Amino acid sequence: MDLKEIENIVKKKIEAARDAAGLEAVRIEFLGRKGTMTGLFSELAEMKGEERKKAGQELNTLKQYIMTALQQHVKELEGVALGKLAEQEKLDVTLPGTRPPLGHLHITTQAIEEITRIFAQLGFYRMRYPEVDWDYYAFEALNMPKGHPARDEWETYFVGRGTTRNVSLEHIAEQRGNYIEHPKFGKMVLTPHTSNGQVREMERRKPPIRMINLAKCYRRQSDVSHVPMFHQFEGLLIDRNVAVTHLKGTLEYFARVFFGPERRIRLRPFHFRFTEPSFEVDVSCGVCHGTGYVHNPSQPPLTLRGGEKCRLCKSGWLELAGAGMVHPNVLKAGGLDPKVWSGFAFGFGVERSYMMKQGLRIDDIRVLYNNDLNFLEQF
Ligand code: FA5
Repeated sequence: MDLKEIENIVKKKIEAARDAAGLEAVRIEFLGRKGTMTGLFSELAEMKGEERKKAGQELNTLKQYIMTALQQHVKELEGVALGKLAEQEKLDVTLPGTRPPLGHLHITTQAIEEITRIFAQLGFYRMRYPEVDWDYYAFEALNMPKGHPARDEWETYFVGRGTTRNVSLEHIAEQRGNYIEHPKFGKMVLTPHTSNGQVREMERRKPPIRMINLAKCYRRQSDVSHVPMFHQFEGLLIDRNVAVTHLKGTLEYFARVFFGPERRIRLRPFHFRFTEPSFEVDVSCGVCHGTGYVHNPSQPPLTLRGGEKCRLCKSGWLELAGAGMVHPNVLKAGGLDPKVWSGFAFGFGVERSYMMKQGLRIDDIRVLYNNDLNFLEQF
């Protein structure tokens, strides 16, 4: 075969090769041990003199050509592959990145921070007292002696000695009554209210006192307006000549800043063993705007006031707090002379206060602790 013709065939075959395997096949076909070129070289043995020399040179030139062409095409193929890779992995550093979800503080924590700020404006400093405390501070020092029926309202958890590992019903029954008890301070309780901070604060420092004790409370309760673990903030102000008007002014200031200027506050006479006189503090309901009824536009009004009874408050008002003037016996328990010192105290539920905030229409307190991100992410 004419060498020029072989060159053309090799050229076409190399160009047609799409990858390294294709090129290797061409190499074997022409340069391999049984390849075309090896066959041609073996024919040289039969030639002589000038003819052999010329044919040898021509064959070497063709062999060199094939080797160079193969190498060149390997490089070309590599270049194409790299180009493709670069295209696939192209990184545009100017594109905005994917932000990791940042999250935010739980709404109860947000409320705690806001409440702390509002009372700081009135000169109240924040304290934290134990959330597991002695009966003495939770009840006895607050004018509720052992066995007093008023204690029942606090539906208290007592701390037992049982091991937490064994949770069988028999074991729990066995442990019942096996409570941790201090000879002077009585049983250990999960604090059912933040009022345990009152006498503790009086023991800690002399008046004037203006503290907010903001902590977790525990009660055996669960329904649309009760959760077994909730937060309260306890205000305590002790000074000379403190009057109910100071209490009312303080509560109204808080209500206006926290709930909004159009919300109303109501003090209802009540009875607490540790304040005298005592009040319950209500705020007009944010779900039904203080009317007690929620109008359902798809139904005709059921009552003269229109709509259905508000599921949350049932009356237009929601009880948020207890309050009153500190009882002389409590001042005495805190080592203060009631003839010299007087004061007021109040205890609000943080979660209930948050639910009543302007613009919010949460009608079941338990959603705050269901840990449903669809709900929590809205705040
Ligand atoms: C008390 O706990 C008194 N210590 C308040 C007080 C303090 C009175 C100082 C006088 C002087 P009461 O049990 O009403 O009172 O609770 C106060 C508020 O805590 C309630 O109005 C409510 O807002 C909130 N609260 C009570 N129990 C729960 C509960 N289970 N879940 C959510 N919030 C609750």
